[in-house]
Amino acid sequence: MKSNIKHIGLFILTTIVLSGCQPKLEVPIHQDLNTGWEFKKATDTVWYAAEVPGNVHSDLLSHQLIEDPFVGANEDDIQWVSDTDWEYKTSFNVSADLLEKSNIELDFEGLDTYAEVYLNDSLILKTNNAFRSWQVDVKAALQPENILRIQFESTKVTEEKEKEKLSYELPEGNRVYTRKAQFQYGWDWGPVINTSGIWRPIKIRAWDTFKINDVDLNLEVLNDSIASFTLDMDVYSNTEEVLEYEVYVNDTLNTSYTADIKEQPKLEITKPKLWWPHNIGDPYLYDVKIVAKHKRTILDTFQFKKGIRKVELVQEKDSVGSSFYFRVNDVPVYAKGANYIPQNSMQNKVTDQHYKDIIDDALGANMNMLRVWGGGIYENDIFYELCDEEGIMVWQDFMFACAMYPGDEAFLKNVEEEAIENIKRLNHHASVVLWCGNNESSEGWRRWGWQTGRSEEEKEEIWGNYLKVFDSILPKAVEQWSGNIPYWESSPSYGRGNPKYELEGDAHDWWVWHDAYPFEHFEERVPRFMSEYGFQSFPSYEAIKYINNSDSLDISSEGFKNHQKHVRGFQLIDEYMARDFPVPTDAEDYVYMSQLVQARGITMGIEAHRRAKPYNMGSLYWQFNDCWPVVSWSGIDYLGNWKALHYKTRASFEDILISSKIENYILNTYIVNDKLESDEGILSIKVMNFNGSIVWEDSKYIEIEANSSAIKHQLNLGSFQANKDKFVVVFQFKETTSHYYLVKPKDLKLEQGDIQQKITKINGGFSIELSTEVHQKDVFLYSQFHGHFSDNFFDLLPNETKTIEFITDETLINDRDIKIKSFNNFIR
Ligand code: BMA
Repeated sequence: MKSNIKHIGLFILTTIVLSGCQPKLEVPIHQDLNTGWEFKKATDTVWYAAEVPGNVHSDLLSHQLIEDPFVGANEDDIQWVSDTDWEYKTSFNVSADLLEKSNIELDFEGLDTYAEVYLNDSLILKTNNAFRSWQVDVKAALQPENILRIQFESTKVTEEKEKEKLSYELPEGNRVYTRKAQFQYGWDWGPVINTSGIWRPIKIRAWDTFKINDVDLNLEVLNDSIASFTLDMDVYSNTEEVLEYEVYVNDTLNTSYTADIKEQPKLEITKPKLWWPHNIGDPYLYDVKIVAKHKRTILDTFQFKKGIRKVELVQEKDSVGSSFYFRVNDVPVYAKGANYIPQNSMQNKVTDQHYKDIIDDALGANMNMLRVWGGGIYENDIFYELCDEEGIMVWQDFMFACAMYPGDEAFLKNVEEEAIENIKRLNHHASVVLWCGNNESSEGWRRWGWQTGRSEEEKEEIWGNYLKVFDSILPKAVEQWSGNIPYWESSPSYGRGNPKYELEGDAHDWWVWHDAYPFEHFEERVPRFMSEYGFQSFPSYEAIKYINNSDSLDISSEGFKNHQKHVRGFQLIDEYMARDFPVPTDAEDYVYMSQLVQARGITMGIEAHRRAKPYNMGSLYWQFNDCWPVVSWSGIDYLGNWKALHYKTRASFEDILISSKIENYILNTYIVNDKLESDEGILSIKVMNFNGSIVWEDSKYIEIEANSSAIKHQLNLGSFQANKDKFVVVFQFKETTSHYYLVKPKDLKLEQGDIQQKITKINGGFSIELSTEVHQKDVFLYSQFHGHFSDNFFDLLPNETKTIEFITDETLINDRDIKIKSFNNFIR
């Protein structure tokens, strides 16, 4: 007992002493205003509970006031929602402490789009850009109890007014007048779901004399021994006192200075650890924290993660044109990835977990770059934070796509504000390596007939307005606010009619798909950097059932057809399938085959691009993901299921790739190495028939240069001509394997045979052991249960055992719940 009292006494004493040492806090107060919201049609009187951040479509859906727009043809029935005006309101109290602060601000991080905001019935704000945030001084208007009301006007009203001001029509429709996600007006993979509402959080911020708005570190010197930055502080301050700043790096005081210093403050990190794309090195991030103090009182703190890296977009003249590649920390990096679109037409449904999963998916397919495409949104912070952490480079478009935009003063000013704000927000992120003006607007102007029937004067004005935005406002904003990030005017730089297409800049190959050219075209026209090329397939069975709102795999109903947004989509899939594959009549088989067609085409492209390294230094296919369940170019469907493309991309994007191509009856085998280290070892080559007998084999010791592509083996096919439909060529170099077929899939004479499977329960799912006596091509495992197969759409070699994991939360699984298809089943 006695000793306890002693302990308590000691505790009190320590607490007094320690708290005496603690600095006082007088930091700004924040209060979230995301609860208690209700919404209604502007002309109605009945209010319903609303979710903030959110949007009206999602709120109506929660109350079953509309049907799920992602099912069947429901999309058609919900168009009235975007033609309607909506009203949101909440009531909230604030503390006396908060009210007493000298400065009080309401911060709206995102309103979609034309909104009037009333605080206690006074109009405090009008907005016209969903990509901007808005800060309003509410010191005078705020009371202990408040009502915040926001009216959203249908975008159509402003769009019609703006259109009237011009004597001509701008391509492509009225969406160009509204600064919001352009895909919401409908795209060739997306529904028309033009949302409105409070799509990002609302906060109150209150402070007395001082607040840090933003801090920027600008890299000045970088070498092995030092990274030196200037520190740009954007603060609100109305104090006469001289403040003191402390800068901590990884929780250790790095530097401190007083606000009255003449020169710009500097931060130096010795022996800096660099941020690298994940396949090249470690994407190291430092924790940086700035503390602003006056004597012993902390007035505000600002914290962020900083990756140290240098990035350049290298365009050096050469004998044919000029290079186009990203040099990170002085190393040329081959960009491997895809074009990313918003993950849901209703953005509030994208959770942090969705972001984590999708970045994991990128890593899972050995990607190191995503292009955030210009018809979507400047993504949420978490997207860039994850890309920073994982070493995924981001090609960031400004949000303009496939259209010509107005050029009046108000529009230009609005765009400039939007650009500055988003550049500043993203500038903290090491992952962002490029700002690009727009997607296919200059390509459209030059090649899509947009100039037809216009007077010279009109053309000059429209193009002049284009230049104002993409050749002046945006590059100047990037130059001023983004430190060292390069700017690129438009993707692609040259369209497919232009002779420079494959000689310089970035390119989009839409000869394949849109012009129905064969996939082999990817091998014939390899540009310097391929930023788009793609082919559609059907989504998973799970997504098809979602669309049908039943267990049916019907892909011909009117409801399902609404989930193909490309006019010739079904026809093109069919046409390409018939060229290289059997065309099944059964829906389940047809869906499987469509995914094989897509995977064959796109991996043919990836490998052609990579073999051409360093002439070509990037391959980003169209498109990474979906925003709803749909037949589209994506490799991952709306429900997160990997299509055959994503699984096969994983192999085609491996750091070491074995890739073969027949050139003049010779099978040339290239080894592409993206690593910065050279490699050496045995390359083995086996020509095998489909029963597993080796008819020819060879092996050779090879040396592979760092960051290179070169032919490492040549095989004269002369003696295999007679039976070329009965062989697969199996290559192996260390862990990497590759299978090459000498004829098109539909011409292969595969053998028939069963696949044996043994399923065992493991932690988090099931392990499936597979074996076969004959060579099985494109083995596909599927289940009615939601889950992820660690591998799929793979070849199974005779007398080889392969173990796959099925990661799922389901427990009720027996052997029949995992089904198998193989391409062999389709060869009769
Ligand atoms: C690309 C994209 C999108 C489009 C896709 C498929 O050019 O930029 O505009 O969805 O083609 O047509």
